[in-house]
Amino acid sequence: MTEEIEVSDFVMMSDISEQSMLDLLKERFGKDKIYTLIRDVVVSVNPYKKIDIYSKRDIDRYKGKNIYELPPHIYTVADTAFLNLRDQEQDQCIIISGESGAGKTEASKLIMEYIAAVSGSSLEVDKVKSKLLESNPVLEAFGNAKTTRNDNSSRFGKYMDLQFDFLGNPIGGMITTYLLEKSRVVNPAKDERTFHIFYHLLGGADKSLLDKLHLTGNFEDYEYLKKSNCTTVTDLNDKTQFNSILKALDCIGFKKEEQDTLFNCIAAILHIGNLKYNKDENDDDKAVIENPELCGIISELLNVQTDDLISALTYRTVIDKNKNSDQKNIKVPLNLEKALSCQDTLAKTLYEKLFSWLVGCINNNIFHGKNDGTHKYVIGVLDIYGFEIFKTNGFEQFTINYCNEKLQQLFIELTLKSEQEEYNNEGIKWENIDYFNNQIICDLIESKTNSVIALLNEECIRPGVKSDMAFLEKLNNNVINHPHYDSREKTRSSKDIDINMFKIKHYAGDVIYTVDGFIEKNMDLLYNDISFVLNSSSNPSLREMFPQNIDNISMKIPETIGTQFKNSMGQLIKNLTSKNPHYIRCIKPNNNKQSGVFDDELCLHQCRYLGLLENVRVRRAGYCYRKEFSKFIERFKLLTPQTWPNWRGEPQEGIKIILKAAGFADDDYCIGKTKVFIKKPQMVFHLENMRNDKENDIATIIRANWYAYI
Ligand code: AOV
Ligand code: MG
Repeated sequence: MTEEIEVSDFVMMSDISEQSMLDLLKERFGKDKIYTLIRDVVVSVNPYKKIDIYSKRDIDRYKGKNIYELPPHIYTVADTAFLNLRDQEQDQCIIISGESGAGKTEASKLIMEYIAAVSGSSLEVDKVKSKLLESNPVLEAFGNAKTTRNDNSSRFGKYMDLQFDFLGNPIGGMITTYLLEKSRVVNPAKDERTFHIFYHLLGGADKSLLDKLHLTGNFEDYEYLKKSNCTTVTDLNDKTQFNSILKALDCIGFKKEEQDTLFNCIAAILHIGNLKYNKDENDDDKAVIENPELCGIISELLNVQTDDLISALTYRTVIDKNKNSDQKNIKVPLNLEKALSCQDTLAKTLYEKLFSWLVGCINNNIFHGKNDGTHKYVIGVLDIYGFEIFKTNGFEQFTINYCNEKLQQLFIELTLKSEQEEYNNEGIKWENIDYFNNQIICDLIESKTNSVIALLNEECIRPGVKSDMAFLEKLNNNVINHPHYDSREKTRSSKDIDINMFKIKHYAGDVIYTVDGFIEKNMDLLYNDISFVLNSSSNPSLREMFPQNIDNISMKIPETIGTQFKNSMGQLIKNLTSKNPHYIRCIKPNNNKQSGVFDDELCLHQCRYLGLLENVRVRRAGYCYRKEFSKFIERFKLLTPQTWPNWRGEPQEGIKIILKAAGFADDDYCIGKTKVFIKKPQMVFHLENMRNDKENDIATIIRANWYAYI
């Protein structure tokens, strides 16, 4: 009851300032009230502890309620999206943003659980729901890892469509993933781990499975895991996790052979990491594998010929284009450095392809592709990797932060820019509210010319030896004057930016990137020999992961990772823009994963860059509801006898009659050039309730007449 007199929507604050916003957030956080609204946007602060607000009873409480009837909750967003989908018959999307560890993935799971709980139920529907929900632990095992910022950090971007039939029953889903941080497989940073699944398998599989995979069950026996000096995570039990993954795989519909493929590949990667190389006794430019018996195990797990595997790991086939002879293939030995890089490339690529194949298998089992007329609408849930700054930031952080930059741009477009533009276009009196538009940073990263991606590509595709430093030089030559770019070259005195680094002033903070590895990671070349050998596997799933495409044969330069990522971001934004958006803005209260600690400075920084205050200002001064004249009249004409069944006069007049009848005062609404705007959500609910009552009355009358008639 106290909730009623408490402010739970920033828009209702008496004083709109950064400080009052922070105070309110902190006060609520102190009372475990982690959700606060900005009208329909939910701001969530990670409590880093279990709060008892997600029970079945809570779900029932929120079901079908208007956003202002109960304390703010993530369920209100889920409920609004679901009701909009069912009643307004429109695709919805829920965009969850915030920095690494702010609570996005947890939020996305709560949303899915809520929707599963409130939507229809039948044997068939319940089966679909379980499959959709069970996809989460599987994807987390393969796509999440412990980082220094988050013990369960998503290392891939995820967008999931939940498909519904015309009654609002879930009938399927479709997952799209974005760029997995595969370098982690071979090179987890200090105090971090590689992907969870490696530890779950070693720590959770029974002896017979471990034996079959030739694994010891001891983390320390594996080079790739040993590197980072960190193998365990508090509160994460590998045995329990592994068992739930097995259950989840069964539930989703993974066949025995498919599960074998998953674990065989994971084991193969661990063994690949243990291969030891040396220089050939007689040839310094030739690498040899010191423990070839391990290749026997790896080839057994991958179902390929051992000799072929050893050859692919130590030789490279090149086409001899001798003028006088026909083209022929010759095998050139790899030197030690190249062989080591080939080893890691094999491990990384195998993991990446395995992950995509896994997502494909899940989709095969959950996607409702039947053209039987049942598939109507979708709710898309977006949970990406959050903005992150580490001690050393490489190509991976660059792509992750670029992705966040794009989402911020979308938020600005949808909530700040288009909103204000619409008022201006409609001729509604409006005092413009300033905000920082990060378009300028997006341009610095992705413009067709003179951007980080364009210049990186330029260096990657030019003939000759390419180098990370030459790329940096290109940046310095072309974007040095950009206000969001910085480098040693630009500010010679700058101590923190080393000679091989550049800085981007992102919307969420300054990040210094080290250019080492940018070229290699952007080009992402896989030695053809590796791809050939995996394509020769007698396991059809592996052949599917490594198809022999034309590019491999023609040696055409494939699209760079930067370009692919840029294109997939473009598609994602287009997809989100086509749906009715809902926002969850997650805030991380402290950098130590601690409960009960609210770091003022850190939270203020996030409120600032998320543009929350501007959001409050626009929402407060603005209108929560808008509809085109004709649509509005169509919906509410039944409220007055003058407008029912048809209004033939000027639409503006009809609207005024309807709103007057509904008890609206003149300043409760505004009529623009093509649309009518209503200020307060309460007034909209009032209008909808009146319409509902009227509809029921009409139904009763029709029924009564009908009974009289028969
Ligand atoms: P993220 O998805 O935003 O980070 P997570 O959702 O993984 O962050 O949250 C990080 C951790 O915070 C979780 O593992 C939980 O321990 C805790 N947490 C988050 N939300 C809640 C909640 N509502 N209640 C209780 N604990 C919570 V990243 O994927 O790193 O960007 O990339
Ligand atoms: Mg996450």
